[in-house]
Amino acid sequence: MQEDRSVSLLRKKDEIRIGELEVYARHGVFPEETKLGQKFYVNAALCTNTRAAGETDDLSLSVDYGRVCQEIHRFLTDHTYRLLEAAAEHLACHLLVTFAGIDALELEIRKPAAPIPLPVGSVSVCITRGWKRAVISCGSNLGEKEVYLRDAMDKITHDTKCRLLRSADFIVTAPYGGVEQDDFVNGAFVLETLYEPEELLTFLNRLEAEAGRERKVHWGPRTLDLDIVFYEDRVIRTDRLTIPHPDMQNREFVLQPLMQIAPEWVHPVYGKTVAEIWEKLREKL
Ligand code: A4P
Ligand code: MG
Repeated sequence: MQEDRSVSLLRKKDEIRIGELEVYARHGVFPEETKLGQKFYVNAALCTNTRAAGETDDLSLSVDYGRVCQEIHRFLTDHTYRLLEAAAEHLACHLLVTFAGIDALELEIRKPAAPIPLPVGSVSVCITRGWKRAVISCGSNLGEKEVYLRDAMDKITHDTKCRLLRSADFIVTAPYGGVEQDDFVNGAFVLETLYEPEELLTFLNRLEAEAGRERKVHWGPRTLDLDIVFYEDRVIRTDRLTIPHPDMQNREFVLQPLMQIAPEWVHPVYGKTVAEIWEKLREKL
């Protein structure tokens, strides 16, 4: 668990930049490219907070750009991708997972001698990737309820694309929604993730399936329910996914745990904090 208790959507703005790192590697669609190899150039802007290192002059408090260059070089020479897009995607993920101090990065991989029969200077792919914050509400009302919730959080902790930041205490709640069923154990947590919202839903649905979740009755009993309440300040409405969770403002069992871990999080549709939404619900109860 990390010590930062504030929920801030402000991104750190300092950058460490790497320019024109030369790597001889074997990425390309054509067989000669993967056999003979060619030169690539990498540019990267690493978003981090340099304040502590700047104040103390201590390298251990910053992102060591020498190590980052070595990792880029090692990664691009150890792997072979057909597409620059794939090389950039996997390298970005590798750097974000390897260096805890990098919050986000912009990465450009350039191929100066791309096999194009025209006088072109170079081609490159440039992407921006970073850790995103999400709030998850969890619940169980079948079997070993707490064990299901803890197992799910363990799996999230061990997934390379997730970092669990804070979790609320579990609470026992009466069933909401009119279906006669056993009491729930509910909780919530804040995580940082490299998954896009739909990918995060797929990942959470997999954890539900691994907990033996069967979808029989809408709002009915379940071993494990993992709902995405917020994802950054995004508003999403697709067939599969609605974010923020459309009924969170009416649910004590969602808001009470959230009050412990993210009271200042601003609902991007209502423009109100969790604390304000909670206050409003309590007036109604
Ligand atoms: N889906 C859409 N948006 C989201 C999102 N933000 N997060 C879709 C997660 N899933 C989302 O959900 C149906 C579909 O919703 C998913 O396949 C996904 O594509 P489900 O969990 O399969 O079905 P459900 O649980 O029966 O319906 P729903 O509406 O998700 O119910 P909830 O909201 O999960 O509520 N009472 C207490 N005290 N504590 C509880 O935890 N939970 C429920 C279920 C009812 N009463 C409760 C509790
Ligand atoms: Mg659900």
